[in-house]
Amino acid sequence: MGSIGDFHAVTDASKCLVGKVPWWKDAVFYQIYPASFKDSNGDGWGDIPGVLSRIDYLHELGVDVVWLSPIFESPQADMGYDVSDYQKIYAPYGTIEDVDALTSACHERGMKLILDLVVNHTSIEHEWFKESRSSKDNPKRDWYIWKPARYDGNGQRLPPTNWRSYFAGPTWTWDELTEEYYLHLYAPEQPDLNWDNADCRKAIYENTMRFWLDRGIDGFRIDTVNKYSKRTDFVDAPVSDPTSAHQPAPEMWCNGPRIHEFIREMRQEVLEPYNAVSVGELSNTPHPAQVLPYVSAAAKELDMVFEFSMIRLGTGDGFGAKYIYQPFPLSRLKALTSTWQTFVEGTDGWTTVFCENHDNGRAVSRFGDTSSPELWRRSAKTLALWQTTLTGSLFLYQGQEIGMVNMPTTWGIDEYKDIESSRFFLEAVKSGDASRVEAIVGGLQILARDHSRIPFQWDTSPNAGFTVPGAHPWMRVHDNYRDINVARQSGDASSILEFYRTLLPLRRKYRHLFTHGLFRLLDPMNEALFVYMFQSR
Ligand code: TEU
Repeated sequence: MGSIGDFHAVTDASKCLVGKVPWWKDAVFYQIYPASFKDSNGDGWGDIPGVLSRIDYLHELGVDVVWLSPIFESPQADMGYDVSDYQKIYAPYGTIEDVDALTSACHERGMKLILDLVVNHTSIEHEWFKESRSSKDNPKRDWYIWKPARYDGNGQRLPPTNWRSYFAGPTWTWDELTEEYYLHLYAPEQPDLNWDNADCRKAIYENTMRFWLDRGIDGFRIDTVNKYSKRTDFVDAPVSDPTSAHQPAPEMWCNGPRIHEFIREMRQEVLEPYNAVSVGELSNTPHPAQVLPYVSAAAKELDMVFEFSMIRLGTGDGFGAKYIYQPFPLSRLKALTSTWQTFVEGTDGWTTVFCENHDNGRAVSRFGDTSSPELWRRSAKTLALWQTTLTGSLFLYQGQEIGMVNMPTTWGIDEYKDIESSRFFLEAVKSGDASRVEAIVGGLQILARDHSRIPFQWDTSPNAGFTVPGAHPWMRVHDNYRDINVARQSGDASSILEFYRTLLPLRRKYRHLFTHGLFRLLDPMNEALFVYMFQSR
């Protein structure tokens, strides 16, 4: 691609002009999970100098934009998705100067850098929350969502609503000091900010966004972007899980009444003046009609979003049954691909292409067959072909390009470090139902977020080249690292890595058919073949 300007002409191999399009439509994005990519100082935790040392690897692969998962100061209750200071770097990742150096290194190569913007919630350790919880009349009290308790007929204290959080348990935590509950859609360590408060919104724009854009980064992947506006009546959700006191309630706090107003404001006030690219994470929003308003160019909200129907295949639901694995036929994968490929046709919206991220198991283990080296290789290449031909902006996740697989099923539950995995496991154990524990463990072995978070496999040296030999990586290195790694695949024409290196230039060359094409699914009910074609737009 090579174009750094706002727009560039999209031409196909036969010089057919597709039109002037924003640069990010043709860009290949690559997500780095910094704790697990490359450790430069032997503390077993990946860091920014480590990323910098591999920037040419990404450049040569054909990556245009690097997306770094959160690197900010954090107590790491949820791997940095709990930020305690948006302007400081979590020390094990390095320094702010390291981020500047990475930004420059990207720009020198014609690449861009985007950061993860986590502003639905902060950490409980953030100064804003410390102030907010200190007294009911603190000026920042209303920057978070505080509610009084309810009491049942026996005088027993109850949370304000019956909502279940993503990480099991209630969305409310009682705070002794001021005797009120605060809301957290995720862990108790992640209190939700109150976007209805205009001062709070201004502080977010200034403190978390302009600060980084002023330092030269190119945009944001925006975490949980559709949860800033909640319904304000705070009522119980209908009981859909009679076994639990806490009920899934996304209709209460997702895509709420002011959400489009907030996102438009964020764009006008911050993103647009900096010409920053935005890709929002849009969970619990599975209908095209709901998604389009977020990505319509005329609506001036987000450039792109991640819609999760396909990547959630196999999960029970987003809540209590998430890790009760649900097998699915190929026709379901095909139908979802078709829906989310075509939903922008005839509109001014745009779509994204991805099959992995840090919140899901490895695609080759979920959608492929890893029972033999040959089937593993063919599966990973099939996924590569599928992803690199689809319409929209392409997002790759670290390790996808070498076919990294899920952690072995022989590993015990102790190797699962993620807060979500631990809480679901604990919830099952507490239920006293052995079959539930077994089902959850089985589901985690396929779907857990941990699988994508183990150290990146660079070479055959001890610790897979992720960190120095003898160091203790924060997550266990996969047993298969001597077989699956970058060094082994580089230069091997039959490898998955070289297949990606071949496909990405082809995607560019035939961008009128792939990135900008019209996807047409053929033979939709065939459970053995996935056949599709593209037409030029
Ligand atoms: O995820 C938001 C989210 O709601 C999910 O889609 C996520 O996959 C999770 O597993 C829900 O069960 C984002 C981040 O990507 C995730 O890593 C964080 O844990 C979460 O926000 C909270 O910040």
